[in-house]
Parts: sequence; structure tokens; C-alpha cells
Amino acid sequence: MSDTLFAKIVRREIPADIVYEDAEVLAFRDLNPQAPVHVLFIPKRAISTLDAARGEDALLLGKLTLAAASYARAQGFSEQGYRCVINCNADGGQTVYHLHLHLLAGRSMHWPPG
Ligand code: D5M
Repeated sequence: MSDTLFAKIVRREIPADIVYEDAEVLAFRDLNPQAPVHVLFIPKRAISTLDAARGEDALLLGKLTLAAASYARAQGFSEQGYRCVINCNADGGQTVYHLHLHLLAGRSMHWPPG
């Protein structure tokens, strides 16, 4: 669980279509896009799930969220909107156990999600 596909992407051991990077956050296109824009924002320091996050992770999670919002704004989605999703554990639909925020944009989203 400690080493995942996404940790390998952070270490550049497997390729990814990286669209944003700073000291603490990496973002790359989802391999299986569910919208015209589908980008995953991950903390470089791995946290397995949202459930595992603690108070000391608050700043990092804030930066992760704001990085997604900045990217969406820069791509021109401020007005039409977009969706951010964090799946947690099995019932949440999480498949990669390195916390990630999905940014979905470029189409109208439905509610409730499946
Ligand atoms: O989301 C995990 C997401 O990760 C899912 O949408 C596919 C995507 N994925 C899996 N492997 C890769 C690689 N190698 N590059 C890019 N995207 C990938 P979850 O919320 O855990 O279900």
C-alpha cells in the first residue's frame, strides 16, 4: 500500500502526462478520462486515503485543492464550472491508495453521482 503507481509517477519511474507541478503537488491527466478534462492532483508526499489524513495534512490538502482550482481557472472553467472528487476506500470507489483529487471539467455533471 505504501508504494503505488502514483508514487512511481512522482519519482518519474512510469510516464504520465503531467500538466502541473510545484514543490508539494503533482497533477497529470487521468488514463481513463471521464470528462473532456480529467486531471488527477496528488500530494507528492503520499497519504493513502482521505480517511488517513490528519490535522498536520491540512495545509497540504488545502494546497492540493487550490492547485486544482487554479488550474481550472487557468483553463477557462471558472464560469461554466467543474467538479472535484476525492474517492475514499472501497465504497467510495478508490482504486489507487495514494490520495488524489479528480478534477473533471468540460461537460455538464450529473447529481447524484453513480
Ligand atoms: O481513481 C484512480 C484513477 O487513476 C482512475 O481514474 C484511473 C487513474 N489511473 C490509474 N493509473 C493511472 C496512470 N498510470 N496514469 C494516469 N491515471 C491513472 P480512484 O479514485 O482511485 O478510483
